[in-house]
Amino acid sequence: SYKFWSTQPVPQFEEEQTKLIEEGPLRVQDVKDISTEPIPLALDQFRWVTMDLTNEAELEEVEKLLYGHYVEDDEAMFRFKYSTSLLRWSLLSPGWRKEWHIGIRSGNTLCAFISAIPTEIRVRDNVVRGSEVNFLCIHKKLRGKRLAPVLIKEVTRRINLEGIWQAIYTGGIVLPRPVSTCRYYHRALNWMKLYEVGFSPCPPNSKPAYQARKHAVPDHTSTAGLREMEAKDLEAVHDLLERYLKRFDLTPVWDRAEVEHWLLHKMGEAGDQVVWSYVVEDASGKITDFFSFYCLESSVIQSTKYSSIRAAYLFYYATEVGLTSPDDRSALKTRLNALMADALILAKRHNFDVFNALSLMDNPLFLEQQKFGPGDGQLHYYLFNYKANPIHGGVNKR
Ligand code: YNC
Ligand code: MG
Repeated sequence: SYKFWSTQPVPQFEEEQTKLIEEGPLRVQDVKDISTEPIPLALDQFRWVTMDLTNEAELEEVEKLLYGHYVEDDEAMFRFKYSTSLLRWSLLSPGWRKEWHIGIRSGNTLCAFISAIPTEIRVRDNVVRGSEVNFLCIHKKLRGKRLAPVLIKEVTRRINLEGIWQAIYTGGIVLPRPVSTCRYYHRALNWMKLYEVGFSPCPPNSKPAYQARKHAVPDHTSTAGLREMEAKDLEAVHDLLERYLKRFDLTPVWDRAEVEHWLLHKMGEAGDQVVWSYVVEDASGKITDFFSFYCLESSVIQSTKYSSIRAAYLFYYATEVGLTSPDDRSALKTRLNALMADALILAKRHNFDVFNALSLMDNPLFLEQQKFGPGDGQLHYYLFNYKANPIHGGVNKR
């Protein structure tokens, strides 16, 4: 019944999934066979535009479209609110291409958007030069008109023209066919506010004051040698992360510029801070651990007292403890719990209301102990034009 997705090079549900398959591309094509003409737009009030996100006014148009029309929870209580700083970070990453920031205008109004950035993806032992597709959004008044497949085909065409044939993307809905599925977990930092906006229910037989106390965090971090990441740490963090990610079957492969872009907050940079990264430096000056989180607010759709929730999303982390004794789960569990307890304290200090994490990487080792609770939506991971066996991954969503 997937009228569009059944025509695309993705594994279909009815296909065999019990035995191990050989992993790799589903379809092989040549750039010379890719059309240089945009996919036709059926209605002639619409036209394709390439958005210049280095232009503040155009960036704000994308911000506004997403602000009104992007992803909501099932009960339509909250909607992701991507700031211009967060969009700049997400879409102007190393190697970004203007042609992959695609809009549809009706008259002068931006009414749909889709984007991609280049990225290398490692699937088990294979490294694929691919793309990451995100921010597919159609104005609420234009829903159900089969415009999404047109946007997807157009971004595919523009990616293919660069000789790139694979993509990774995530979504809350089930499509043919997830390579991995995660759950969101939430750790309240400002429980009373989350309760008041309807995000955190009070468990039966409990009281708000008890819940608020239960989720209080200490004022000070406890890991010796913990400090903000600086430019001088880039090489050590890159090396540590690269070794740590080998634990997982689906990961990005970052070069130095990408580590810098995704992890290092530049002091004095214009706009709001997007990413917070911390390292642990031991007595000998060695970087033994790091963790990071980014800020993504959600609007409270029927807001009264509060108009938004400030959420920190756990991003990448690594620790030598997982590497020196890879089979010692309990040592790793202890270390990750200490690091994440400190991450919560730092997020609270930076005024976050909630700390979110997915059930990926080694997160199951600390979620419960750090008082995260499961959310109701799942997050499915998809690979375009690549068949792979089911995966436990380490790719964080932005
Ligand atoms: C979705 N999220 O199944 P079938 S995530 C992919 N991802 O096709 P219409 C989706 N496909 O079932 P509407 C999708 N949602 O007939 C729907 N679809 O085969 C499929 N929401 O199109 C759907 N953003 O235009 C169906 O649907 C077909 O008007 C129906 O628009 C959908 O960014 C949407 O959740 C999601 O703005 C745009 O509801 C709209 O409902 C909306 O009639 C709120 O479309 C915001 C929202 C999605 C966030 C994301 C990742 C997108 C990945 C897209 C796939 C990329 C593939 C790789 C391409 C590069 C290849 C290379 C190389
Ligand atoms: Mg539509």
